Amino acid sequence: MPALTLIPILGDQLTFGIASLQGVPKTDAVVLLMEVHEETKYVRHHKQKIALIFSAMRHFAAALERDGWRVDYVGLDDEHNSGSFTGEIRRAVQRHGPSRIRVVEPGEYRVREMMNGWAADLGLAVDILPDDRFVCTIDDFRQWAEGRRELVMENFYRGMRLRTGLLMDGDGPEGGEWNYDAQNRAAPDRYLRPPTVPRFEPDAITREVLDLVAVRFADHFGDLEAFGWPVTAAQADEALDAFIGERLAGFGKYQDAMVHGEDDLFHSLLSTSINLGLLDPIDCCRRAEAAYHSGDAPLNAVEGFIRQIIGWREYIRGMYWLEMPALREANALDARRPLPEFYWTGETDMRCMADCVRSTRSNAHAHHIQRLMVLGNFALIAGIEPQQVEDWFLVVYADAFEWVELPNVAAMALWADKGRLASKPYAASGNYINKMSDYCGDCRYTVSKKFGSGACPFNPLYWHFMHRHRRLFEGNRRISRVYATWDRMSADKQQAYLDSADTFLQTLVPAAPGWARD
Ligand code: FAD
Ligand code: DLZ
Ligand code: SF4
Repeated sequence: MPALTLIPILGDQLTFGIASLQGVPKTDAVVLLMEVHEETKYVRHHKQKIALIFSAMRHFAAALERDGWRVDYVGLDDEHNSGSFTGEIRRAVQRHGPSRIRVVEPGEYRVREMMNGWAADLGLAVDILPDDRFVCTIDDFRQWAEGRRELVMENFYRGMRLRTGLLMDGDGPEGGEWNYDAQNRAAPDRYLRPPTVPRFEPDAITREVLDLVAVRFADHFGDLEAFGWPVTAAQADEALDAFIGERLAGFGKYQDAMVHGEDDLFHSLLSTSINLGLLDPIDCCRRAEAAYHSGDAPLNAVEGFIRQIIGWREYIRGMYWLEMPALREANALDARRPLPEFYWTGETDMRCMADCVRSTRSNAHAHHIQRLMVLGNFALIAGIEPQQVEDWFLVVYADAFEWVELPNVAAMALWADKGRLASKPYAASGNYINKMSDYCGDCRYTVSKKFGSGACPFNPLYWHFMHRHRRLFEGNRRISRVYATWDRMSADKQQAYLDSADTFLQTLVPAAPGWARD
């Protein structure tokens, strides 16, 4: 009998080309997929997120079997399901008697710690392979970061362009510039009607999962009704085609725009498929690049899209592994206020916040500027405790895995890492939201009113934030002029800002415990 290899595949490793499946004869392997309570409960994920992962796992298992692999699939309700990855690996070892385990490193630190214990626990060889679905390995990033005073994404990104050859013209960048972001900040046009994003009608497998989630996770945040995520590689491919053909051309220009009730705009909505492994990130970039070369999309859009993937996505992942486990505890601004209840209920008169929470609840999605400049910005300037904000973001988005959620929330949105990732905090008053959206016109608050009754809360909160962190920020070249503006205000005006913010902060109702974690 040839030696048998057990190949566990985690819920975000649903890729035929994944390293653990390469170089092992199908006849000598058992592939193990596990639905386990520990993963569904470590935070109380949005219902759509659990449904997406289970459905994609079940479809992937079926595709592996069709491809000739021997698959052992453990369902959530299977008798004897131990409820944890480690417990299920242990049971699978008893069932199959493998001589070794071959697995790809997980996305999350928490799971890596579990995995590190498997060899000793099971008395078996466990090969933990690098996840080569990323361009930059964890070690490569560490080397890049070593000795640098500032870890600037733009510098990292140029290295990734050179390494992949994407949008290169010889040794230089296509079009002569590395970055066309200056062309990517158009305010929304009130007649903007972007093409609709394809939604995939649930098939029998997905319907079964939706029924299971509706019953077993009934008290988790979020609606299931709008579920239409791609759950197979073929559907994800169709979604990518639709994006490249219909929305990529507008992606750059309207990247930072927000429109009430228009949840997708020109965004790709590919993050769930990329993060689960249904799409290859470099293939997405190559297809976008081809659209540029065929004249179907302008350079600013294509470069912007490629920068998000080989720039931001790779950089964020590198930062996660560089900064963990300290990043989870980071709180450089000593923010201690509890998360307000309206993050869960959407019940607030702030029209921008209410719309972002609505989209989050019904779609398990909000686009980048909604996450950063509305939901994140509010938490930053109101001084909400990072760990509570991080839990919220990890729960509510279908694309949220800690490796990508945590650096985006703690470091980019909340400046909790003291600027290791973002040299200045993304703090903004209502003016920014008004410029980039159509939210303010019909809001109960008045965006042009600076303080006092009826003033947009973002206005006094912004100055309250800048004032209370003056010692940290006034030496920062990129923000010092803010303090020059503050100093030119009369003492009465300054006090009016601070009082107005304090009055507003006192109205915030903390969320009841138990929304995010049991
Ligand atoms: P598009 O706007 O179409 O962008 C294309 C792709 O670029 C995305 O699919 C994604 O793969 C990648 N990308 C873009 N920006 C980032 C970024 N900052 N970090 C990593 N990848 C990026 N993204 C997640 O995948 N999971 C998260 O949990 C997550 N949490 C976030 C929390 C905050 C506070 C912020 C500010 C951003 C967060 N992001 C997260 C990044 C980004 O908002 C989402 O990737 C994006 O909104 C997904 O929608 P899309 O596919 O339409 O993206
Ligand atoms: C997020 C998630 C959930 C909700 N459930 C499962 C599961 O039951 N089985 C599984 O393999 N993966 C699940 N996941 C994704 C894992 O949490 C993810 O693979 C790790 O976070 C990566 O380190
Ligand atoms: Fe948001 Fe202020 Fe505009 Fe209202 S006025 S939508 S609270 S930015």
